[in-house]
Amino acid sequence: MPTTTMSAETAPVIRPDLPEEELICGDLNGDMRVDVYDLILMREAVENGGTQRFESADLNCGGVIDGEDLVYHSEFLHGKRDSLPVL
Ligand SMILES: [Ca+2]
Repeated sequence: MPTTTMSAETAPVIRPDLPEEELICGDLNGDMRVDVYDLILMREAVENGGTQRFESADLNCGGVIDGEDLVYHSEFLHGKRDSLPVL
């Protein structure tokens, strides 16, 4: 049975595409969960006008992070909404 050996010449190194950082809507601290800690960061984002995880914080996809997103986040945590984002 012939054996195949791979050398540096026959085995091209293919750089895998780096996986995009997984974003969870409402997960502002990046721990893959949506909880009260994210709500705290959401409040800070609204007050300070921004966050590092804009896509996760813009819950209604309105292009801004404002009080509406904060309300949606709170409603989600309190079970008044089944899912995020709010479209
Ligand atoms: Ca989180």
